[in-house]
Amino acid sequence: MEQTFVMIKPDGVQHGLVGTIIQRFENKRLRLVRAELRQLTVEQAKEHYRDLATKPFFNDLIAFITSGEVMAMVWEGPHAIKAARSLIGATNPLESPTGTIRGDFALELDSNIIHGSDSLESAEREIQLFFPNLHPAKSVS
Ligand code: DAT
Ligand code: MG
Repeated sequence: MEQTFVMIKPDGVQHGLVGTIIQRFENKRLRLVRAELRQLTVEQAKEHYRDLATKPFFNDLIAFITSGEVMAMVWEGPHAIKAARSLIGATNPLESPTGTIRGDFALELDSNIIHGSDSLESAEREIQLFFPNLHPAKSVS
């Protein structure tokens, strides 16, 4: 069993897509483990996207992701990371096929309505960042 971190971005929340997106994940038979509407701080956003810190679009990405509430979620199931990425589609909505969330509901690269962890390592790091009580870090004593 695997867990992945999924986040509906401010544009998805504002456009009323929370229910539709959750329905797609449930249809895929993934199980919702945690969900919380959050307003990210700039600090949290920078930590979440730290691998992209050197990209020219980084500041715009941080401004966008902190511009409104996000729906932060953990989903669980066999191959949950790959299954979620498959439901989400390609980074650029124009290159994301119809039937994927980005292909159906987004038009632009910088506002592609949803995030999903891209690897086991990212999933563990992101779940720990957003829901530290779900798998409390082991003490080192
Ligand atoms: P993904 O969200 O598909 O995992 P990513 O991790 O490469 O894609 O990038 C994170 C987000 O940053 C992406 O969802 C949208 C934004 N982004 C990526 N490439 C971009 C670009 N060239 N211009 C503007 N925003 C970009
Ligand atoms: Mg990514």
